[in-house]
Amino acid sequence: MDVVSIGETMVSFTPNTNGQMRYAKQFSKRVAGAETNTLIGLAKLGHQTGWISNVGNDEFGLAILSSIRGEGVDTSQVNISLNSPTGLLFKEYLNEEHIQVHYYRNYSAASKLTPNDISEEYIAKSKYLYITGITPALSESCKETIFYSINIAKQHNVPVVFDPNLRTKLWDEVIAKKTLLAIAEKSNIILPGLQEGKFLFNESSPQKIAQSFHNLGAEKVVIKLGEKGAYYSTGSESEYVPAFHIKKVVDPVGAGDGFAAGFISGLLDELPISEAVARACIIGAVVTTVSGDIEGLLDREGLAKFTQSFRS
Ligand code: KDG
Repeated sequence: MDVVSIGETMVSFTPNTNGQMRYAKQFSKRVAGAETNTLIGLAKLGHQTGWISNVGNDEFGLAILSSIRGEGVDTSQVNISLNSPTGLLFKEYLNEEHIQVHYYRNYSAASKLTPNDISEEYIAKSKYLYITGITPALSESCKETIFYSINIAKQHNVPVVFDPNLRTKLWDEVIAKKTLLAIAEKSNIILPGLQEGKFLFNESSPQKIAQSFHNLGAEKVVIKLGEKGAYYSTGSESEYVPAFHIKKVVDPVGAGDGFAAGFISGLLDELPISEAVARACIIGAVVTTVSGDIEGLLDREGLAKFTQSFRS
Protein backbone atom coordinates (compact mmCIF):
# COMPACT_ATOMS: atom_id res chain seq x y z
CA MET A 1 0.00 0.00 0.00
CA ASP A 2 1.05 3.60 -0.51
CA VAL A 3 -0.95 4.91 2.45
CA VAL A 4 -2.84 3.18 5.25
CA SER A 5 -5.00 4.80 7.89
CA ILE A 6 -7.05 3.87 10.95
CA GLY A 7 -10.33 5.49 11.87
CA GLU A 8 -14.09 5.57 12.03
CA THR A 9 -16.32 6.09 9.03
CA MET A 10 -19.97 6.88 9.63
CA VAL A 11 -23.13 7.15 7.64
CA SER A 12 -23.86 10.86 7.43
CA PHE A 13 -27.29 12.41 7.04
CA THR A 14 -27.77 15.92 5.68
CA PRO A 15 -31.24 17.52 5.84
CA ASN A 16 -32.52 18.66 2.48
CA THR A 17 -33.59 21.98 4.05
CA ASN A 18 -31.66 24.56 6.11
CA GLY A 19 -32.66 25.57 9.63
CA GLN A 20 -33.05 23.69 12.88
CA MET A 21 -32.78 20.00 12.13
CA ARG A 22 -35.79 19.11 14.28
CA TYR A 23 -37.97 20.42 11.43
CA ALA A 24 -36.20 18.51 8.67
CA LYS A 25 -38.38 16.04 6.82
CA GLN A 26 -35.92 14.54 4.37
CA PHE A 27 -32.25 13.73 4.58
CA SER A 28 -29.59 12.77 2.03
CA LYS A 29 -27.52 9.81 3.09
CA ARG A 30 -23.76 9.74 2.50
CA VAL A 31 -20.63 8.19 3.95
CA ALA A 32 -18.22 10.36 5.98
CA GLY A 33 -14.99 9.80 7.86
CA ALA A 34 -11.91 11.98 7.86
CA GLU A 35 -9.46 9.12 7.29
CA THR A 36 -11.43 7.46 4.50
CA ASN A 37 -12.02 10.86 2.87
CA THR A 38 -8.25 11.20 2.55
CA LEU A 39 -7.77 7.59 1.43
CA ILE A 40 -10.47 8.03 -1.22
CA GLY A 41 -8.85 11.28 -2.38
CA LEU A 42 -5.58 9.39 -2.81
CA ALA A 43 -7.26 6.42 -4.51
CA LYS A 44 -8.94 8.75 -7.02
CA LEU A 45 -5.45 9.91 -7.98
CA GLY A 46 -4.35 6.32 -8.55
CA HIS A 47 -2.56 5.62 -5.26
CA GLN A 48 -2.98 2.33 -3.38
CA THR A 49 -4.69 2.90 -0.06
CA GLY A 50 -5.92 0.73 2.80
CA TRP A 51 -8.31 1.36 5.66
CA ILE A 52 -8.18 -0.28 9.11
CA SER A 53 -11.44 -0.12 11.07
CA ASN A 54 -14.55 -1.79 12.47
CA VAL A 55 -18.09 -1.32 11.24
CA GLY A 56 -21.28 -2.69 12.76
CA ASN A 57 -23.02 -5.78 11.43
CA ASP A 58 -25.87 -3.62 10.18
CA GLU A 59 -27.12 -2.04 6.95
CA PHE A 60 -25.11 1.14 7.60
CA GLY A 61 -21.90 -0.82 8.13
CA LEU A 62 -22.48 -2.70 4.91
CA ALA A 63 -23.25 0.54 3.07
CA ILE A 64 -19.95 2.01 4.29
CA LEU A 65 -17.98 -1.07 3.30
CA SER A 66 -19.37 -1.17 -0.21
CA SER A 67 -18.91 2.57 -0.67
CA ILE A 68 -15.29 2.66 0.53
CA ARG A 69 -14.44 -0.52 -1.37
CA GLY A 70 -16.19 0.90 -4.43
CA GLU A 71 -13.89 3.93 -4.29
CA GLY A 72 -10.90 1.62 -4.64
CA VAL A 73 -9.69 1.59 -1.01
CA ASP A 74 -8.57 -1.80 0.34
CA THR A 75 -10.95 -2.93 3.11
CA SER A 76 -9.27 -6.24 3.92
CA GLN A 77 -8.43 -4.84 7.40
CA VAL A 78 -12.00 -3.84 8.27
CA ASN A 79 -13.80 -6.09 10.74
CA ILE A 80 -17.54 -6.45 11.00
CA SER A 81 -18.38 -6.23 14.68
CA LEU A 82 -21.24 -8.42 15.84
CA ASN A 83 -21.98 -6.53 19.04
CA SER A 84 -21.72 -2.82 18.27
CA PRO A 85 -23.47 -0.54 15.80
CA THR A 86 -22.06 1.63 13.05
CA GLY A 87 -21.63 5.29 14.06
CA LEU A 88 -23.84 8.00 12.55
CA LEU A 89 -23.42 11.71 11.93
CA PHE A 90 -25.97 14.42 11.17
CA LYS A 91 -25.02 17.76 9.62
CA GLU A 92 -27.33 20.63 10.60
CA TYR A 93 -27.18 23.67 8.28
CA LEU A 94 -28.49 26.44 10.53
CA ASN A 95 -27.71 28.94 7.79
CA GLU A 96 -25.24 29.21 4.91
CA GLU A 97 -22.32 29.94 7.24
CA HIS A 98 -23.19 27.88 10.28
CA ILE A 99 -23.00 24.10 10.10
CA GLN A 100 -23.30 21.96 13.23
CA VAL A 101 -22.35 18.31 13.39
CA HIS A 102 -24.22 15.89 15.65
CA TYR A 103 -22.55 12.55 16.36
CA TYR A 104 -24.21 9.29 17.33
CA ARG A 105 -21.03 7.29 17.75
CA ASN A 106 -20.64 6.49 21.46
CA TYR A 107 -19.88 2.77 21.85
CA SER A 108 -19.83 2.37 18.06
CA ALA A 109 -18.07 -0.56 16.41
CA ALA A 110 -15.09 1.62 15.46
CA SER A 111 -14.74 2.95 19.01
CA LYS A 112 -14.03 -0.65 20.08
CA LEU A 113 -10.85 -0.94 17.95
CA THR A 114 -7.94 -2.42 19.90
CA PRO A 115 -4.28 -3.15 19.09
CA ASN A 116 -5.40 -6.73 18.32
CA ASP A 117 -7.11 -5.38 15.21
CA ILE A 118 -3.79 -4.15 13.80
CA SER A 119 -1.64 -6.23 11.47
CA GLU A 120 2.01 -5.30 11.90
CA GLU A 121 2.75 -6.50 8.37
CA TYR A 122 0.07 -4.30 6.82
CA ILE A 123 1.55 -1.14 8.34
CA ALA A 124 5.17 -2.23 7.86
CA LYS A 125 4.62 -2.70 4.12
CA SER A 126 3.02 0.68 3.51
CA LYS A 127 4.84 3.82 2.38
CA TYR A 128 3.00 6.16 4.80
CA LEU A 129 0.82 5.78 7.88
CA TYR A 130 -1.83 8.52 8.03
CA ILE A 131 -3.22 9.39 11.47
CA THR A 132 -5.78 11.97 12.53
CA GLY A 133 -6.57 13.30 15.98
CA ILE A 134 -10.12 11.98 15.70
CA THR A 135 -9.42 8.29 16.26
CA PRO A 136 -7.65 8.65 19.65
CA ALA A 137 -10.64 10.71 20.83
CA LEU A 138 -13.08 7.84 20.33
CA SER A 139 -12.08 5.66 23.31
CA GLU A 140 -9.14 4.58 25.44
CA SER A 141 -8.70 1.46 23.30
CA CYS A 142 -8.68 3.56 20.11
CA LYS A 143 -6.03 5.79 21.66
CA GLU A 144 -3.97 2.74 22.54
CA THR A 145 -4.44 1.40 18.99
CA ILE A 146 -3.16 4.63 17.48
CA PHE A 147 0.01 4.69 19.62
CA TYR A 148 0.54 0.97 18.97
CA SER A 149 0.27 1.54 15.19
CA ILE A 150 2.56 4.57 15.25
CA ASN A 151 5.16 2.54 17.12
CA ILE A 152 4.96 -0.20 14.49
CA ALA A 153 5.42 2.42 11.75
CA LYS A 154 8.45 3.84 13.54
CA GLN A 155 10.02 0.40 13.99
CA HIS A 156 9.69 -0.18 10.24
CA ASN A 157 10.70 3.33 9.12
CA VAL A 158 7.26 4.09 7.74
CA PRO A 159 6.78 7.87 7.96
CA VAL A 160 3.80 9.02 10.00
CA VAL A 161 1.66 11.84 8.60
CA PHE A 162 -0.53 13.47 11.25
CA ASP A 163 -3.51 15.80 10.89
CA PRO A 164 -4.46 16.89 14.45
CA ASN A 165 -8.11 17.28 13.32
CA LEU A 166 -9.24 18.60 16.71
CA ARG A 167 -12.85 17.65 17.50
CA THR A 168 -13.73 19.32 20.81
CA LYS A 169 -17.14 17.59 20.82
CA LEU A 170 -15.40 14.26 21.24
CA TRP A 171 -13.12 14.77 24.21
CA ASP A 172 -11.91 16.83 27.13
CA GLU A 173 -9.61 19.62 25.93
CA VAL A 174 -6.84 18.97 28.45
CA ILE A 175 -6.65 15.30 27.45
CA ALA A 176 -6.95 16.26 23.77
CA LYS A 177 -3.99 18.63 24.01
CA LYS A 178 -1.80 16.14 25.84
CA THR A 179 -2.62 13.33 23.42
CA LEU A 180 -2.28 15.37 20.22
CA LEU A 181 1.11 16.67 21.38
CA ALA A 182 2.23 13.12 22.19
CA ILE A 183 1.24 11.97 18.69
CA ALA A 184 2.92 15.02 17.12
CA GLU A 185 6.14 14.05 18.92
CA LYS A 186 6.10 10.73 17.08
CA SER A 187 5.08 12.09 13.67
CA ASN A 188 7.29 12.96 10.71
CA ILE A 189 4.88 15.23 8.85
CA ILE A 190 2.19 17.39 10.45
CA LEU A 191 -0.76 19.04 8.71
CA PRO A 192 -2.47 21.29 11.26
CA GLY A 193 -4.96 24.11 10.81
CA LEU A 194 -4.14 27.51 12.30
CA GLN A 195 -6.71 27.00 15.08
CA GLU A 196 -5.10 23.70 16.04
CA GLY A 197 -1.71 25.41 16.22
CA LYS A 198 -3.24 28.01 18.55
CA PHE A 199 -4.85 25.30 20.65
CA LEU A 200 -1.67 23.26 21.01
CA PHE A 201 0.96 25.99 21.45
CA ASN A 202 -0.95 29.20 22.14
CA GLU A 203 0.75 30.70 19.11
CA SER A 204 -0.95 32.53 16.25
CA SER A 205 1.77 32.91 13.65
CA PRO A 206 2.32 30.07 11.18
CA GLN A 207 6.09 30.42 11.59
CA LYS A 208 5.92 29.99 15.37
CA ILE A 209 3.49 27.10 15.11
CA ALA A 210 5.72 25.35 12.57
CA GLN A 211 8.77 25.92 14.78
CA SER A 212 6.91 24.47 17.78
CA PHE A 213 6.18 21.29 15.80
CA HIS A 214 9.82 21.14 14.61
CA ASN A 215 10.89 21.41 18.26
CA LEU A 216 8.87 18.23 18.90
CA GLY A 217 10.75 16.49 16.08
CA ALA A 218 8.58 17.00 12.97
CA GLU A 219 10.46 17.09 9.67
CA LYS A 220 7.79 18.83 7.61
CA VAL A 221 4.93 21.02 8.80
CA VAL A 222 2.21 22.34 6.49
CA ILE A 223 -0.26 24.74 8.09
CA LYS A 224 -3.66 25.18 6.46
CA LEU A 225 -4.65 28.84 6.29
CA GLY A 226 -8.05 28.55 4.57
CA GLU A 227 -8.60 31.32 2.05
CA LYS A 228 -4.99 32.47 2.57
CA GLY A 229 -3.60 29.15 1.28
CA ALA A 230 -0.94 27.35 3.32
CA TYR A 231 2.45 27.82 4.93
CA TYR A 232 5.03 25.05 4.89
CA SER A 233 8.30 24.58 6.67
CA THR A 234 10.95 21.89 6.51
CA GLY A 235 13.17 23.63 9.05
CA SER A 236 15.58 24.72 6.33
CA GLU A 237 12.98 25.87 3.75
CA SER A 238 9.69 27.65 4.28
CA GLU A 239 7.15 29.48 2.14
CA TYR A 240 3.55 30.66 1.84
CA VAL A 241 1.59 29.01 -0.98
CA PRO A 242 -1.46 30.99 -2.16
CA ALA A 243 -4.95 29.60 -1.99
CA PHE A 244 -6.66 28.19 -5.03
CA HIS A 245 -9.61 30.53 -5.53
CA ILE A 246 -13.05 29.14 -6.04
CA LYS A 247 -16.29 31.01 -6.71
CA LYS A 248 -18.36 29.82 -3.77
CA VAL A 249 -17.98 27.52 -0.77
CA VAL A 250 -20.96 25.17 -0.71
CA ASP A 251 -19.78 22.80 2.06
CA PRO A 252 -16.45 23.36 3.86
CA VAL A 253 -16.49 19.96 5.63
CA GLY A 254 -13.85 17.63 4.23
CA ALA A 255 -11.54 20.37 2.90
CA GLY A 256 -8.74 19.38 5.29
CA ASP A 257 -9.03 15.74 4.26
CA GLY A 258 -8.77 16.72 0.59
CA PHE A 259 -5.77 18.90 1.49
CA ALA A 260 -4.07 15.89 3.12
CA ALA A 261 -4.82 13.72 0.07
CA GLY A 262 -3.31 16.32 -2.25
CA PHE A 263 -0.20 16.77 -0.13
CA ILE A 264 0.49 13.06 0.40
CA SER A 265 -0.14 12.42 -3.29
CA GLY A 266 2.48 15.08 -4.07
CA LEU A 267 4.93 13.32 -1.75
CA LEU A 268 4.22 9.97 -3.41
CA ASP A 269 4.79 11.57 -6.82
CA GLU A 270 8.05 13.03 -5.45
CA LEU A 271 7.07 16.61 -6.24
CA PRO A 272 9.03 19.49 -4.71
CA ILE A 273 7.30 20.39 -1.42
CA SER A 274 5.96 23.71 -2.76
CA GLU A 275 4.15 21.81 -5.55
CA ALA A 276 2.83 19.19 -3.17
CA VAL A 277 1.39 22.02 -1.04
CA ALA A 278 -0.10 23.67 -4.14
CA ARG A 279 -1.76 20.34 -5.02
CA ALA A 280 -3.10 20.17 -1.46
CA CYS A 281 -4.53 23.71 -1.76
CA ILE A 282 -6.23 22.87 -5.06
CA ILE A 283 -7.90 19.68 -3.86
CA GLY A 284 -8.83 21.17 -0.46
CA ALA A 285 -10.52 24.12 -2.20
CA VAL A 286 -12.34 22.13 -4.88
CA VAL A 287 -13.83 19.78 -2.24
CA THR A 288 -15.71 22.77 -0.76
CA THR A 289 -17.46 23.61 -4.03
CA VAL A 290 -19.92 20.72 -3.73
CA SER A 291 -21.98 19.20 -0.96
CA GLY A 292 -20.42 16.17 0.77
CA ASP A 293 -16.89 15.27 1.84
CA ILE A 294 -15.74 13.17 -1.12
CA GLU A 295 -17.82 14.29 -4.09
CA GLY A 296 -15.36 17.06 -5.00
CA LEU A 297 -12.18 14.99 -4.72
CA LEU A 298 -10.26 15.07 -8.01
CA ASP A 299 -9.03 12.37 -10.33
CA ARG A 300 -5.87 12.89 -12.40
CA GLU A 301 -7.74 14.58 -15.23
CA GLY A 302 -9.48 17.06 -12.93
CA LEU A 303 -6.24 17.72 -11.07
CA ALA A 304 -4.38 18.45 -14.32
CA LYS A 305 -7.10 20.90 -15.38
CA PHE A 306 -7.14 22.79 -12.07
CA THR A 307 -3.33 22.76 -11.77
CA GLN A 308 -3.12 24.37 -15.19
CA SER A 309 -5.55 27.11 -14.19
CA PHE A 310 -3.72 27.63 -10.84
CA ARG A 311 -0.46 28.26 -12.71
CA SER A 312 -1.86 30.59 -15.37
O1 KDG B 1 -13.15 15.93 8.07
C1 KDG B 1 -14.49 15.67 7.79
C2 KDG B 1 -14.99 14.85 8.93
O2 KDG B 1 -15.13 15.69 10.04
C3 KDG B 1 -16.28 14.18 8.71
O3 KDG B 1 -16.30 13.43 7.56
C4 KDG B 1 -16.69 13.33 9.86
O4 KDG B 1 -14.84 11.99 10.43
C5 KDG B 1 -15.64 12.81 10.76
C6 KDG B 1 -15.59 13.32 12.13
O5 KDG B 1 -15.18 12.54 12.98
O6 KDG B 1 -15.95 14.46 12.38
